[in-house]
Amino acid sequence: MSNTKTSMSDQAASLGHGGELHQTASRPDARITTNHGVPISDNQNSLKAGRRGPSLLEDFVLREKIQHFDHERIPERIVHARGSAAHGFFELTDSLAEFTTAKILTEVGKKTEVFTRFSTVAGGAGSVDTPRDVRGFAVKMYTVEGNWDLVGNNIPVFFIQDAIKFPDLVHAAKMEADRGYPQAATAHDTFWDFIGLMPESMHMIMWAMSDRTIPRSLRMMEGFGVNTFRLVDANGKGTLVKFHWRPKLGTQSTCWDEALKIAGADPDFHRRDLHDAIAAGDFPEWEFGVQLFTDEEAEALPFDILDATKLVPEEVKPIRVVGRMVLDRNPTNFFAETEQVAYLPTNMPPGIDVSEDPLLQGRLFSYQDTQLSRLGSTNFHQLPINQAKGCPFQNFQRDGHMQTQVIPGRANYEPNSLGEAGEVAGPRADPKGGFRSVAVPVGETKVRLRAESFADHFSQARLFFRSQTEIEQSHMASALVFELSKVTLPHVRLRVLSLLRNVDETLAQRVANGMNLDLPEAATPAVAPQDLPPSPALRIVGKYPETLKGRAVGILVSDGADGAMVEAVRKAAMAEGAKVMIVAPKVGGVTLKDGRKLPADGQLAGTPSVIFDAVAVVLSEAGCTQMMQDSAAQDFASFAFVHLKAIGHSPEAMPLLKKAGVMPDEGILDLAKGVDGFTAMAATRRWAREPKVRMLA
Ligand code: HDD
Repeated sequence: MSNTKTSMSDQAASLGHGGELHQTASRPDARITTNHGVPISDNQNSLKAGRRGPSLLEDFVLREKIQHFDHERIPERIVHARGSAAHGFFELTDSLAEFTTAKILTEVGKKTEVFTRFSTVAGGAGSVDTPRDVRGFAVKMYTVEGNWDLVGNNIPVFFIQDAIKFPDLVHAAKMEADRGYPQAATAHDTFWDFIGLMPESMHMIMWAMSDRTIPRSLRMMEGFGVNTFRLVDANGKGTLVKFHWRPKLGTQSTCWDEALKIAGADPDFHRRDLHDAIAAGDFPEWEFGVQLFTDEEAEALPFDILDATKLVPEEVKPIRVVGRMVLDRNPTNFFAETEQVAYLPTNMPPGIDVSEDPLLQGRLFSYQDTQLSRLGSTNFHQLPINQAKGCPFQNFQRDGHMQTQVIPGRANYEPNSLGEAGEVAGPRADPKGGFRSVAVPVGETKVRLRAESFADHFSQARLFFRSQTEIEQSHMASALVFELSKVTLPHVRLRVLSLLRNVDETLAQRVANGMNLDLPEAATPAVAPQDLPPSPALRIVGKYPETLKGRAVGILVSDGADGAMVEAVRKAAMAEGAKVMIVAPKVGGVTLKDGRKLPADGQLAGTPSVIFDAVAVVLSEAGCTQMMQDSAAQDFASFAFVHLKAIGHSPEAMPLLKKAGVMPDEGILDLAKGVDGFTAMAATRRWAREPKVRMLA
């Protein structure tokens, strides 16, 4: 009797609104069942013919469990397979009612739920977080007029101009077809072979070789819609628009050598950082901005607004900030949410429309199509993470694999007059409030060509390079040397160099010197590059205020260390918004000079300085002597130094720092003289140190 009672209440608890099934696993009294609800008596032993006999085919509990497990994986995304996501909200702060009817862009103060996924592009789902790569920045906004997916990147331009080149680009960038490597890296023959033959990629290559592709944190990246879209007003008039996300924490990057080492120290560096920050209530936030253009303004630009390899500098058309996005909730289940989320550039509410950009036009087909192979059913929109949550979805599309809706009635066609007989007739089109395309005049002859207005491949590559600070320019040159040095085919290296000469002669020369090669002749550009005015907004260095907010400080301690000093550093860094971790040779921590115990947050060997933005080394004399025998302690200090971080230290730690090759400069601070200067030094990298620790191209 009591058994029947339990099973009925279990069943009731597992049926949510609308009849969807919920797991009851979180309930303490939950009973384990088969997928069909049959209670299981023993989850440890299979059914056997005798005590030591073979397993029986009859054992449906075993078979169901193994079979479900065998099918747990779904195909990973063909690109952007490695990703991390979070829930949050979008809030409009300034109405765009003059330009659009979209409620999400006209109702100031209204919060709209979002799910945002960041990703690398080339690596597989299990690859590391910190390769040199473009980052995906995909935002799904569950608006009251249907989902709006803004599927962008952390770079405002793209490698190619026409979607027909996308499979070639991706094949060339991913691991080579015969050998299956390199994973998550563009530093190989086929990628640079493709690039050398595609001059249109030069602008994006400049961005890819800049520090933008080695971000410090997913929370510290800008985001861009990349393609040009349109806003549509009540009269059907279109206004061209480019979308921007700007991080409140500023844009910050790692050093390349550091990114390589983080890959080993913590392959999940970015995923963990995003998760931990949100779990700690430190919610990342972005401003949302638009650049708006009339057709006439677009016409007057020195390039084609439909060409995704071009941007419009902020100095030419300022960004109007109209909203913000805050990510404040981690996913509950990685597979159900982060893996199964399906972004579609075709998801747009009424009031937003596409442009004729030939890259975007191809995307309008590709994403819907790829979900069918990845998620396996045309009903992928019914998965909870993909459902239009802001409003109902209703139409006459029926049945198919994994249909979860139980739709009553017989109205599954349109038009129907069943309503006249009192039956449910189903939904109807809404000519006024429904999605409408801008009446853009088209209708020339059919052609398969690239418009002449797309022909200038070098002017904006040059603009980007020349807009960078010297520090950033040398990083770009060094990145090119690194990548091309991994290329084994000499003609591929030379072809890229010949393209670089059209971008900037000094850059080409620096890269050639970095490989000890003679410069080849310059490639002949289709259109002679122009010298456009530099755009300082394209820099990272100096663009955002220096801050410790959202950054991490590691304090390496030994037995006998000065507890007051440790506490002072910890307090000062936390007051600036940093996360602080105590690192000790043993995870149980240390005994301080005054006899108190200080627990550690990380063991030295597994908590290297590469995961911090600044470090303090607070040791006793005996502790220092001991640590000098430990390469992990030396690496802690020496990597912090070569990765241009501020290092605060107790006077007793000096012998270790000396042995690690740390040389005095303004970023090396004796904490016995006070901790005041430490946080100011720690708020940015010590760029002046770089030429002393690295041969830059
Ligand atoms: Fe794409 C995924 C961004 C061009 C085809 N793309 C994907 C994701 C992002 C972008 C962020 C991951 C979404 C997620 O987190 O699930 N893609 C871009 C940007 C582009 C771009 C900013 C240039 C403006 N993409 C592009 C083209 C094509 C695709 C030209 C094909 C013609 N992209 C895909 C895809 C993916 C994808 C194969 C793989 C997984 C998915 O769609 O859902 O369909």
